[in-house]
Amino acid sequence: MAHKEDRYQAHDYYLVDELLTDEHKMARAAVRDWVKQAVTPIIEDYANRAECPVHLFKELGEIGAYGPSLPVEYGGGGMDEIAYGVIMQELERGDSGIRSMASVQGSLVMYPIFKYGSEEQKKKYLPKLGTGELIGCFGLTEPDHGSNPAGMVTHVKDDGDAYILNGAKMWITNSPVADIAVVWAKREDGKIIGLIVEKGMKGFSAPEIHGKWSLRASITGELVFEDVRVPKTNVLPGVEGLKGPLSCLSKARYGIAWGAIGAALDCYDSALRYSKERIQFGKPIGQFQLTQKKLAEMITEITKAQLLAWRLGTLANEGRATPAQISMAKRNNVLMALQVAREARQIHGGMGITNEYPVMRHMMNLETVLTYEGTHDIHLLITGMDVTGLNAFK
Ligand code: TGC
Ligand code: FAD
Repeated sequence: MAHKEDRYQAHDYYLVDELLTDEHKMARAAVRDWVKQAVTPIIEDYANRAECPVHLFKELGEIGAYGPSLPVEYGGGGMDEIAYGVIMQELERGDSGIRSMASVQGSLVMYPIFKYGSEEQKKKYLPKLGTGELIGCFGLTEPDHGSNPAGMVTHVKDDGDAYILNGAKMWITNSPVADIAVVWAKREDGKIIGLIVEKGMKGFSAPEIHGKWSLRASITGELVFEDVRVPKTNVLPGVEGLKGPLSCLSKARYGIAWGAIGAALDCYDSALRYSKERIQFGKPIGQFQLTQKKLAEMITEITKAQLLAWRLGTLANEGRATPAQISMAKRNNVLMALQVAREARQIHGGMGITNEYPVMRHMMNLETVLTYEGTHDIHLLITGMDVTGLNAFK
């Protein structure tokens, strides 16, 4: 199908490319090529069947998609934060679920082990996570505690050289296929700690959640802990408190701010092509002012999002990106992408609801992206708190 073959144009309206280094462009080109050959030809089929292309976990490792900005000796790519961003953008141009596979592994599993793990834990897990030989997941959300993870009830009890873990986590990306889970639980003193729970530990299971209309090519499940004995050597020694998991979220939200641009670009590109090919009333629909309004607004919003992401990336490289700035970019860019997908769907008319085009799949995926890693409204309240100094959550 012609529209599937060449929809990887840059759409770089403000020449943002000139702000990128050769290394950024090379990383982006490599991932773009990989997505073209490994993801685009199969993704509609996997999403249709609601199946995760698990064979891609290793390939994602081979292309350096896990922890691009973590040090090489710890399984990462040794690049900067903008390289990490453009890689996420290209993955999500393919599918948000594929980007999720990489975000979770790199930012929510490797990052906490790198940042808060012992040297033994780093040596044991990070190289294998970096190659995709091991798959990880991140357990924070619970059935009754989503936006408010501080209320979590999953807890550990001291048992000498181990902790006994009980509780359940919900909506966990990768969990049914994961070899390890980074799990956040409350200690008896009420402090939140991170533990590495391994597949096969007695009392630990990870049932799949079925019936998703969104992120269908990504596997999601629960984590259930029934008196799981976790050795204390599996506790992340470097952090206590909610700032542990929230700092990992900052890393992943940053990647999503870039990733969402990829999904938007794919929708825009498809809509632009369709608007020139589809004839109604004797002319291409792209010649109608209302179609042009949609396309003009789409590329304007994409361009603004690109600039926001790039500036955030430069701040992140300098270690100056604040969690609130990251919240703003995640919220803005994901909503932007969702709105672009909705407009693109309209431009495709009836064809827009089919899997002949990528638009509906992106649109459904982006409903999840709007909600996970902090909902749209939670990020609004984070910005609200930052600008007023008044906390809506307390
Ligand atoms: P609060 O009292 O504000 O903060 C507790 C401590 O954490 C610090 N902190 C952060 N640190 C780093 N990065 C951030 N983004 C941080 N946000 C807060 C804060 O400074 C404080 O530190 P300290 O030293 O004083 O203890 O916490 P709160 O309980 O009032 O909560 C605030 C709120 C609502 C913003 C937070 O709970 C929140 O962000 N909720 C949203 C939950 C969320 O995003 N869950 C995501 C689950 S994981 C996921 O969705 C993965 S999807 C992956 C995929 O498939 O791609
Ligand atoms: P709730 O917190 O119940 O929110 C419901 C609604 O209430 C939302 O609109 C919310 O904005 C609103 N709301 C809540 N509090 C307030 C408030 N104070 N003010 C105003 N409005 C408010 N979690 C993980 O830990 N690991 C994962 O790997 C992971 N992967 C996911 C994959 C998928 C496909 C999905 C759908 C979710 C995933 N999540 C994961 C969970 C995700 O982070 C949560 O769904 C999200 O944080 C929201 O929590 P909730 O669904 O419980 O919604």
